[in-house]
Amino acid sequence: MTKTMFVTGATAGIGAAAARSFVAGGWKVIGTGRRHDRLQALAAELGETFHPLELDMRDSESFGAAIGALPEGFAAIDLLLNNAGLAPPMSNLQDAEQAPLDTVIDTNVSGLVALTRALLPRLVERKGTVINLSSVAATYPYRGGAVYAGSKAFVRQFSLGLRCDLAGTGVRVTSIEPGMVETEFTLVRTGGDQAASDALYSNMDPMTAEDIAGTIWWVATLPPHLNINTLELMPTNQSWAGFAVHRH
Ligand code: NDP
Ligand code: 8X3
Repeated sequence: MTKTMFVTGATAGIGAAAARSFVAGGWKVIGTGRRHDRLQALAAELGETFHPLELDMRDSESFGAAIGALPEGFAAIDLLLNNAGLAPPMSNLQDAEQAPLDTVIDTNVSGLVALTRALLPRLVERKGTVINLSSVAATYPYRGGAVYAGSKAFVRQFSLGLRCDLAGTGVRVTSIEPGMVETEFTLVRTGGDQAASDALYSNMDPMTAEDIAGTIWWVATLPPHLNINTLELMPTNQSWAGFAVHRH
């Protein structure tokens, strides 16, 4: 039977690459995001096994109706890929504005929880899989990234806790925790500064969205008795810088 993935944030980066690879692998894909034009372009590219769905992760009250209105052929969900997310501008908290932080928490944390809750009955019915995009930032803090890192640490621990809740249902849950992937992530984080994004990823061979899509495919297509709990991956040229010590 053809399987169906529900992927949030299919309009760019990792989500778009995952939508492409799952359609190529014979799955049906429901792809969400806020940008209408991007969703329509993806639908034109991928054909009838892709269903575009405009959804804002901050508007959890819309989730029930959106899911309830899915066409019959896309109603049974085998895989939820909680991918939509973003980081606020890099800033020490003492210098940060509150609104961008709220956007990140509403999207990366509250929206993810609400959507997962809304789709769980369908996932339980199909003994499906939940794959959540966390980050290396969940484990390794860096200056200016406290709220983003906190949101991704939530995603990681939420994933593990959800496994406990779903014990015995056959539903698998995985937290995927990448390091640097060249997507629109840094463009969004910097408010559209393409030069800053290019500089961050220059001469270090970052991971690509396709690298992560391939990892997601691997996790999702393992035999049903195998659950990858957490999976951390980095570009070879990214590692750690050690502790900062302030001397007075
Ligand atoms: P992109 O910026 O390329 O893509 C982000 C996606 O999230 C877009 O499709 C965007 O869609 C969607 N999104 C953002 N806000 C909302 C919202 N309010 N409602 C609906 N969709 C939303 O970034 P990536 O592909 O890199 O990021 C994907 C995930 O991977 C994120 O959770 C990110 O934190 C995580 N990650 C990324 C890493 C990296 O280095 N790139 C490393 C580790 C983790 P639209 O704007 O159309 O709504
Ligand atoms: C973002 C990963 O390494 O760019 O989630 O901070 S990194």
